Amino acid sequence: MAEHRQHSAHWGAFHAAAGRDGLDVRPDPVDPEPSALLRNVPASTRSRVLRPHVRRGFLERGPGPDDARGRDEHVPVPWEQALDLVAGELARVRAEHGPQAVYGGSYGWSSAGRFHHAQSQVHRFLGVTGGYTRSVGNYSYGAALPLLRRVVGDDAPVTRPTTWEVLTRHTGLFVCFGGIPAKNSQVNSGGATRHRTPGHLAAARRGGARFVLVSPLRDDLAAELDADWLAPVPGTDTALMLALAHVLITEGRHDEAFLRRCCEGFEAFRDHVLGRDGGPAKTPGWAEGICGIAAPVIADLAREMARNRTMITLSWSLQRSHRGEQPLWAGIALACLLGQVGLPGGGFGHGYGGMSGVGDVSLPYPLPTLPQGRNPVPDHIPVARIADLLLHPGETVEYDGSVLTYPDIRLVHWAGGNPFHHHQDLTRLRRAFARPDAVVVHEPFWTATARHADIVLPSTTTLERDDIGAARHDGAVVAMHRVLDPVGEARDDYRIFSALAERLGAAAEFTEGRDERQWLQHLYETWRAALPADVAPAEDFAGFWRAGRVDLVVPNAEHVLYADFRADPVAHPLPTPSGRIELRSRTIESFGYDDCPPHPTWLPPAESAYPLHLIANNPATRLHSQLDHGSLSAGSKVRGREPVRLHPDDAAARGIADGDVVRLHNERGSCLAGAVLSEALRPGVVQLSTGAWFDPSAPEVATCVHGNPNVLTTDEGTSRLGQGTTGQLSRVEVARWDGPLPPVRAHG
Ligand SMILES: Nc1nc2c(c(=O)[nH]1)N[C@H]1C(S)=C(S)[C@@H](COP(=O)(O)OP(=O)(O)OC[C@H]3O[C@@H](n4cnc5c(=O)[nH]c(N)nc54)[C@H](O)[C@@H]3O)O[C@H]1N2
Ligand SMILES: Nc1nc2c(c(=O)[nH]1)N[C@H]1C(S)=C(S)[C@@H](COP(=O)(O)OP(=O)(O)OC[C@H]3O[C@@H](n4cnc5c(=O)[nH]c(N)nc54)[C@H](O)[C@@H]3O)O[C@H]1N2
Ligand SMILES: [Mo]
Repeated sequence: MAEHRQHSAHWGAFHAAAGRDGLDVRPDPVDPEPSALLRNVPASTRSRVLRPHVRRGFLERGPGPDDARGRDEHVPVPWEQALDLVAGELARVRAEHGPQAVYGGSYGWSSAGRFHHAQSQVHRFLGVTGGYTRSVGNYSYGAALPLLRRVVGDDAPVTRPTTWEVLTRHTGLFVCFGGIPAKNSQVNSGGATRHRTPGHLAAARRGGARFVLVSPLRDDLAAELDADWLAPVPGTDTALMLALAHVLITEGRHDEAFLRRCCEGFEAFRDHVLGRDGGPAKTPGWAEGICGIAAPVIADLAREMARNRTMITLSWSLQRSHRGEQPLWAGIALACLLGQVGLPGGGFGHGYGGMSGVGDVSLPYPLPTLPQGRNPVPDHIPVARIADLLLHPGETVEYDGSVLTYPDIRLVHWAGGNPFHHHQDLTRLRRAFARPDAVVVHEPFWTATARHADIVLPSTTTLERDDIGAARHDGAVVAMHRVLDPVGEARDDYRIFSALAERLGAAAEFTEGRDERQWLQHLYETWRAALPADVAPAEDFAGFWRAGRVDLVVPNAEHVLYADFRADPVAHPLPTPSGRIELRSRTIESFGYDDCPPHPTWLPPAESAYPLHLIANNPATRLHSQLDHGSLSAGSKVRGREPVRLHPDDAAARGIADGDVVRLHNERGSCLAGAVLSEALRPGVVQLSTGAWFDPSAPEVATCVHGNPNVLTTDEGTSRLGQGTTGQLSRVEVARWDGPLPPVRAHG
């Protein structure tokens, strides 16, 4: 076996070597809690795109709308031909329709690595060659971004929440809406050399903190934390929070002084909660009828929150659903009523445990970063409106107080993302992908997105190249040493874009004359030189590369969100119109959105004919769709299908036994999955995580025969304010599937 080399992924640092039985992967000994996701890494060499491919219909008929995308076969072609085709199409589309006709939003996590980061590469390339329509926001907390901007001024509750060092010593009660699931803190965009979240939670528990989990799933908090479990009907947290507020206000347990000093619009919120604005009073009895939590339990929780130093944690999943701005805003309002915002261990945070590092110090200085250059095209969309963009050129969309017009997209260029994983209502997305003249995808693997492309350019994985790994909350820069030769004819995205830039006359601008090694050295050394002396690493590039890792100086571990603001809101105002936390926003009011009123409001979902609530959360056994064919992910499948968890009562009512193949369906589509019965769910709730590769190979049986929940989810924005994805929650029916069982071909 070759020597093990230092490497890094979104799910942690590791050492890897190529051996006769494939890749051998060992966690980096510095990691106190290495992620089980490392077990998927040896699959990196399988299900690969080995050569450039062109869709047969595109080869034969040339560019144009085509609903054969995703069904047509792909033909291998030489690199030179593939590159000529892509460069020719980019040039043609820009010349005939303008640069805004190229969509380069290209959302996705791609891989760790600061230089080969596919998103940075594709944006830099499309910028220097003429520009492109981009996307803004993300699928993670897309609705939160505009909402937080209006309510607290910026995204500090996500990027700089109170640190665990403070919480573990000061918080008496954690009330965790959406939980702090151990499965999610395995990953961090860019890398996670030390997984600390489980240790932080255990330390808080040892220190005497109590936990209340508010979630339809009991395993959203580790069992060792002995949490009280309140399981609301999915999507009803806002009603529960308003009732908690009702108890605090009517029993005089709210902090009038804090509300006066630090908040704007308490009166409007109070009048709404008390029913003085014409609506019903938001009593615990009112909420019980909506969220299914008994009124006395709600009242007791409110009192306990007021008695303790209470941290309200709000998961990102809360806002990834219909009117997802509301539970976030209501949670912030609840924290304001308690009056502990800015106190050590009190207040609220958004996304603790959503990734490794949330609640660890965010580095107050930059990381080595590939400059993305300038995009001369101003057109953009909120990222989750991709299908609308392609289907409705010339139409408008409202977003955060603005009105955007969808350009007429003729070419889609994607590198480092998998929209046929991440987007909702995949049947609609397939219609959308039929519309442009050309779809270009760079992918290491034969994902569903690659299968929907006209031109597929095979990229390397990180294992096949040198890079520098680093993440904002991680505190280390890791040398990612090349472990393998490129698989098949795969090339690095940088090399692919350099060759395309050459054909488009922008090679010098794109490459700046550097090869890979020169870029790595350049990024590292310019970064190091720009840092203040007290934090700059001593190692030069050669020293760093030899050492494999440099640990960074991480100052100010004891950070309390809004401590300065609380101490003196006049001297340290928030960047909101009032300078305070806005429980009523005049700005949002001025937009006149009935789907996002000017203060936190319970907005009931539309009625549904489908009885079960589907939770399509992020998967425990992989990162999104990545390495779905790896051994951890594959080992969780049931008869080759993605596992769907059901409560035994719901299963019994449908004649479903553990291990049965079942079919989920609703008005948008259907999928097969493998039943796992569990009492860890609220009855009436089923859970099918995201990430099983979309498999439409037997449409007579199901839209997807493998278990991708995004054939069932709705492609509607959270509201006109946030336009975030609503993929987390939908309504379905489930039945045992006794028909013929088509093979899963997704990884074939
Ligand atoms: N229903 C529902 N849907 C959801 C969610 C949900 O809660 N419910 N969650 C959403 C969230 S939060 C997110 S962030 C998204 C994630 O969606 P994505 O980020 O699109 O998902 P990934 O599977 O990580 O896709 C990354 C792709 O990049 C490829 N890749 C990796 N390295 C490289 C490289 O070096 N070069 C190139 N060219 N490609 C590379 C991988 O093979 C993979 O196909 O999904 C969203 N979708
Ligand atoms: N292993 C692994 N970890 C990951 C990822 C991954 O793909 N795999 N993805 C990463 C990414 S990109 C992101 S953005 C984060 C996402 O972080 P989150 O958004 O927090 O993650 P989810 O797992 O989607 O949702 C967390 C939990 O919220 C609960 N929940 C769902 N609906 C409701 C509701 O209406 N009310 C309440 N109270 N709870 C609800 C679900 O039970 C779910 O398990 O995770 C990151 N971590
Ligand atoms: Mo995400």
